[in-house]
Amino acid sequence: MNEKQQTRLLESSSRFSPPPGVRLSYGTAGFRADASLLHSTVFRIGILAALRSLKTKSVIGLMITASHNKVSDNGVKIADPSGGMLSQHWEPFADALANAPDSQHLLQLIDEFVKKENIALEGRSAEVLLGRDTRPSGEALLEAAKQGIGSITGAVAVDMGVLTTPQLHWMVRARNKGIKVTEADYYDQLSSSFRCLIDLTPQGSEFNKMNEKLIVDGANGVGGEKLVVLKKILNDLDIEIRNFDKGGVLNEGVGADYVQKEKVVPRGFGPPDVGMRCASLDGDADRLVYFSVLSNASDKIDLVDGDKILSLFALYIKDQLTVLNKVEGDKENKSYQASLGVVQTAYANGASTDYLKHAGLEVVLTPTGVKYLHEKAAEYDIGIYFEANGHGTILFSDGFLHWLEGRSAELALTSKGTEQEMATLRLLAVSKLINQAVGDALSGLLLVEAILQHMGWSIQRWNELYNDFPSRQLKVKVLDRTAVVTTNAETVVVKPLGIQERINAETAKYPRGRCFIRPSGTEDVIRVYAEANTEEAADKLATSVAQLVDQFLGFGGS
Ligand code: G16
Repeated sequence: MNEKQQTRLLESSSRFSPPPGVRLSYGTAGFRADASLLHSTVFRIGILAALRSLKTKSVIGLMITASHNKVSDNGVKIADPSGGMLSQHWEPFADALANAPDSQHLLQLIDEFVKKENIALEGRSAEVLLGRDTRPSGEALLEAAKQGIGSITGAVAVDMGVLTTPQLHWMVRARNKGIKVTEADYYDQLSSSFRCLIDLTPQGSEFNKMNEKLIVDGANGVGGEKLVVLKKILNDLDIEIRNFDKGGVLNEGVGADYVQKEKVVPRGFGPPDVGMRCASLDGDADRLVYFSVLSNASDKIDLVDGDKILSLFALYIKDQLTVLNKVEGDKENKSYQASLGVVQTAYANGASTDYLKHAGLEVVLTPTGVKYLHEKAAEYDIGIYFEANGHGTILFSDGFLHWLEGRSAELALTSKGTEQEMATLRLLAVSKLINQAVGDALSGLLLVEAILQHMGWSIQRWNELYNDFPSRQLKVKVLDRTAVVTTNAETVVVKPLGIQERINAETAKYPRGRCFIRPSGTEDVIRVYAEANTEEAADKLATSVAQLVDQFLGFGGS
């Protein structure tokens, strides 16, 4: 690093001292903490983003969001050139940068890393696209990011404005594929591929009048605003959007995380909506769950979670592949044996995994965190991944898409209008509608709507695919969540010693019992998940294991 660059870094970093006594780590989805603690971290991640852009010779994304967390929190994460999460190989560098005690240490770290990674700093340009959600702390943090990026010579920050997280990831992916990336391009791609899928709906399977309207909870966040734009473009789509413009608090009593964890109606929904198809986005619109209000006497809902969205997508894709691969008479078999895989985490309801396996699908488990699921799904020609919390997408391999385009063109000449040709067109439209960079509530919602129309299904019919086993999730505040270390896709605790045996003993008391604990990567808590044969049993199992966590690790613990 030359002297001019060193002086520039020292000068700018002296304006962003880290808060004393705070240790941050690049968790499940980047850094997250109370927004007041994050200025120096975001500044430093701006530097990392610029270096990543130099290293990869590509456009990088930097998003300011804390997604489902409470409004006083914020966070920062990086989108890699593919639009996916930051390469895990760089996470230790992110941790080291965030926790460097002062400017001198920071400079030394950067210098060593630049040498180790062989990053050419001189005579090169770097570009970082910036986005933020609607959190009040976002603007000041974005400014810190800009200063971090600007402290690397030749690096340019491009402010894309207030966006959903998936929009920014989509833009980074598109830019690196040489495609235009304004927000309007995103809406264009989603709306045109959605229309295309609707036009391919089989005759006679359209929604009946009862099922037409969808009501959406916008979590008082950015997703609701953006859905209003999509609704204007798709003016034939009957959507009512709530919780986005009345000054409600982000994620408070609303949003996908609340609805999925508490299994109750969000604010602004109630008895008049009984039986209607409803959906809920989270704070930055990267998660989606559906639900229906059960009765006018309670706030209980029928939850249609990420597992059921996954099942719907998998069923539809599998059907299209079956049509595509059908060989008629003695015609030559021109099929492509595309590998199809589905990826879940330990949070997936056991009934969903049973259902998917029975349907003949290959199911794999990874630890929590889109970065793990995405990586696994990318191993297939078509990889579908979803977390129960509603975060997921579908990935198509380049090889399969290339074959599909060719096959579609061929069928258009030889067998136009056949089911096989339609199947190629549907799969191509899905690959454009779904956000292949990362889970995206808006594109996911449009795909769910198109598939339900294709099937002619109500939300109730969809929900009947299988019955969820009763489950309960709790969180426990502890002294140090890093004291919990897990293995086997987070289903077994290896530290602290002895706790797994106690969890096993508790779980064995309940028919169909299943339970695990893991440290959250986005909140300062230990999460507890329990499943059993009745609601009461799942609640009891979760509560007793939460007590165990408190005994082993809690404030009053041993
Ligand atoms: C993020 C991640 C998800 C993860 C969730 C909860 O979601 O992207 O993969 O499931 O955090 O993680 P944890 O249980 O470790 O706190 P989001 O929507 O908050 O960005």
